[in-house]
This record gives sequence, C-alpha cells and structure tokens, in this order.
Amino acid sequence: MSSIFSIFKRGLEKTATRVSRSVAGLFTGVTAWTDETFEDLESCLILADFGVNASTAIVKEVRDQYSRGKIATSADIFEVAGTLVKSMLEKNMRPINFQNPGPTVILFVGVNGSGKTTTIGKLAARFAGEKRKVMLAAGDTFRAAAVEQLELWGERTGAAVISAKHGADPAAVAFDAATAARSRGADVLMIDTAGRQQTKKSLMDELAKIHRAIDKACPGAPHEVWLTIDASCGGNALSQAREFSEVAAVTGIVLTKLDGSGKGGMAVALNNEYNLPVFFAGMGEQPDDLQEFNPALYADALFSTGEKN
Ligand SMILES: Nc1nc2c(ncn2[C@@H]2O[C@H](COP(=O)(O)OP(=O)(O)O)[C@@H](O)[C@H]2O)c(=O)[nH]1
Ligand SMILES: [Mg+2]
Repeated sequence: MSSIFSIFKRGLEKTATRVSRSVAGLFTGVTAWTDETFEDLESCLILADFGVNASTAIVKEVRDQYSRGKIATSADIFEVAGTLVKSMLEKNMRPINFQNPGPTVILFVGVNGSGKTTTIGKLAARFAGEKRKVMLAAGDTFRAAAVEQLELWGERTGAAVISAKHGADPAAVAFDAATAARSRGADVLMIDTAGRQQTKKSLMDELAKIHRAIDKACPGAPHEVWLTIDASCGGNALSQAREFSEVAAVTGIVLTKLDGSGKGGMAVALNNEYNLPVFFAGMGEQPDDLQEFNPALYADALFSTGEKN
C-alpha cells in the first residue's frame, strides 16, 4: 500500500504543491475568514481544475464548518476538502464489468495522444500478471505507427495482437478480434481505436459500427467502453469528455498524465460532471505508473500535508 500511495503522491505532487501554496497564501495574516477569503479559495480550486461544481461544494462545506466554529486553520480546510473529494469520487466507483466466462471486451476511445495505446499496453501487462489471457486489437488503422506500437506491447506482455493492414476497416478488425477472442478462450480483449475523424458525425458513425461489429461477434460486448483523457489538457479535457460521451456509450474513464501538470483536480471535475467511474490513473510513463484509481489515496495525496505509510 505504501508504495502505491507514493505513486499517487509523486504523480499528484505538482497539483498538491500548487493547491497548498495558494490556499496557505490566502490565510497569511488573515484573522477572520470573509466572503473574499471563500471566493479566493474557490478560485484556487478552480485553477487546479477541480471544476466549478466541485469547487463550489468544497467551499460551501468549508464555509459551513467555519461558521459553526468547527475549523480554524488552512490545514483544517485540507481535511474538509480531502474528506469531501474522497466521498464524491467514491460514489461513482464500481468494479470492472469482468465476464465469467470471458472474453471481457473493453473498447478504448479518446482523442489522439490521450494515451489509449499506452494504457492498453500497460493494462495488458497488469491483466497478464493477474493470470488473465489477454488479446489486443489494433483498431487504430489510421496510422501504421499505431499498429506497430500495439504489436510491441503484445510482444512485451505475451498478448496476441489482431491487426490488419494500414487503412483497413477498424470495424472488421474489431469483429475479427472479438471472434478470435471467443474461439481462443481469451479472458480480456482490449480494442484500440483512432481518435480522429473529419467530423463528429463520422466519428460517431465509426464508433457505432465498431460497437455493432463487436456485438455481432460476441453478443453483449463490449462490456466496457473506456474514455482515456489527458488530465494535463485542463478545461479541454472536460470538452473531450462531453464530445466522446455524445458519440460513444462511455462506461468509464482512464485519466492519464496526472503527473504532467498542476491539473490533477480533473478527476474530481470529470466525476462531478459525468458521474462516470475513473478506473485507472496514469501518473508517469512506466508500467507501474498506471494504477487502479483509488479515491482515498487520491484525496490523501492531494490534501494531506504529512507523510503516510
Ligand atoms: N507522463 C505521462 N505520459 C503518458 C501517460 N500516458 C501516456 N503517456 C504518453 O503520451 C503519449 C501518447 O500516448 P498514446 O498511448 O500513443 O496515445 P493515443 O494516441 O491515445 O494512443 C505517449 O508518449 C505516452 O508515453 C501518463 O500517464 N503520463
Ligand atoms: Mg494510439
């Protein structure tokens, strides 16, 4: 547990430092908290990308407890914020919809560069480590490099990769992969997709076609549709989430690059806006840096000033 906490702590360090500095700054030389103090506190949280709704809720709780004389220091604020953030995140958590018998089919969607292929590779390593038979489908047929990138992860993790030549129909690749996953008795099939299309309508059509192809080969699948989001995009991450939840039946989120910026509050904003569980968080480039999302560790890493073991 301690090492996983240290991954969260390191991954969220930039955000935590930024929040604690700016919040502590609000209280230097302040004897009584005023409307202005609370407004500034809200701005600090919004700047760290907690989102307007969550920031308002945190400030409301802080204000409430302050007026009842329950809290008095900036350290108290961290405690209130940590507790609230943890419970906000927990309410959307659920286990992965693993099928028994398999295959469990997980479709990955998200803009180019958000971390789909890397996440699939890292999860292939994780699931293989849990003794699951993993297969991968190179559904991003747009770019030859994307297929090679997935094949490399296949070699590293021992997962079979179903691919087709550059420019092939991604729905056909998904169909072949789901068929193969069934006949070969795979436990998990993860399907990569391209993140870009000329228009939103064509992206929607393509994802719907992939969805139908998977369901045809493997009735009821995909069992999960995960949207990868680059947390360092800030507000843009929220608009990506909106776009993709309109074009695909997204069931969960993988938040990547939490380490990349001081915008680690994004997990909270996404949760509040879309009520989707965050399944994994990427906090660096190493396989171990992709961790199962844990609201308590996340909240502690952001708001605890002391060390935890
Ligand atoms: N720092 C950091 N980099 C990441 C993380 N996840 C992915 N990346 C990097 O982001 C870049 C784009 O990732 P990729 O998986 O190719 O994105 P895709 O286009 O959605 O498939 C690569 O250079 C990855 O190494 C993360 O959690 N942290
Ligand atoms: Mg890719």
